Amino acid sequence: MNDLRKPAARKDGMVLVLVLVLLGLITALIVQAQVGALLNLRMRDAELQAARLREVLTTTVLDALQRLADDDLLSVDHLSEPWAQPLEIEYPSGISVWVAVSDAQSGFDLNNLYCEKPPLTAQSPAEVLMNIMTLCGDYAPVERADALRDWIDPDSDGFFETAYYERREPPFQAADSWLNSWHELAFVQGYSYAYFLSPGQPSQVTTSADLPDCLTVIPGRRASPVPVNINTAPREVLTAVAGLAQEEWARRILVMRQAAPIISLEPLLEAAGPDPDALRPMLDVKSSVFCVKASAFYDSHTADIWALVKRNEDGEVSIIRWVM
Ligand SMILES: [Ca+2]
Ligand SMILES: [Ca+2]
Repeated sequence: MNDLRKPAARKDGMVLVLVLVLLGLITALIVQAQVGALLNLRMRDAELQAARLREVLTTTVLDALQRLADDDLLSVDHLSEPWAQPLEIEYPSGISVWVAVSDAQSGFDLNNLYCEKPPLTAQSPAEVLMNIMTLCGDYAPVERADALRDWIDPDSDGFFETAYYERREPPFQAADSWLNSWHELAFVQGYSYAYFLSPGQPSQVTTSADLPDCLTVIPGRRASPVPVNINTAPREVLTAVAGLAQEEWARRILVMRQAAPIISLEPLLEAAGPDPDALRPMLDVKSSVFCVKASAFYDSHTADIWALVKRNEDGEVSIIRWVM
């Protein structure tokens, strides 16, 4: 009898094991579903927060562009004007935003290295670039300036043209066109992220000038150089445009503009060493290209936006390029 009952007990045991296995599987599936739902919820929450931050950023940037358009003195641009004041805004939703508009023409535009109809200037665009590099601590700037000019100019006459880059692994071609952005410089011989952070040996650097503050990249073809704004340019840029011997002239400009914005170039050009006609094409008292940077924060979420914008003579502002 006992022998007959044994298979039934084994059967019950197997059923129990199967039930336990099934329960385990069901529990695992429920836990997996809950974790999945939680992850989905978090992802949706992150997407929702990112969308809210983007929306607030867009509104903030549009407000900043409106302040730029509302500039009541379009013939002169300086850093005491309302558009140039950085803003921090706390919204009732808990989102905080920081926004700043800067003058893209405070620096020397690298794309000036090739102009279709270059005017006679006190310093050629390549000399201005080399002067800036020297003032920032790079005492051997010739090769770098040559490499960038070859990269930008439309011809193939030079040491750093396509034939040079075709020897690289993998090979590539020189752009023979204006720079689209700072990032493109990574392809040009002699330029790197590290170079812009520290262009010279620390022991040799005798200036506080910073290359990214002295240079700018304004994409597009041009007949003549995009001028530097004398009201916003660092001293090193003004010196570089007029010539390395003109440091005192550049220093005087900084003192003058601290007292009041410079509304006309003429008296200053007369006071400079070089021929005023040769300085005029490189300088201006106003700007037409600006940068907008904004960041939005909420809890651990952040979002950033960068835009390059153009303002025409009527004050109309249009976006050249933006990155979010
Ligand atoms: Ca203005
Ligand atoms: Ca070329």
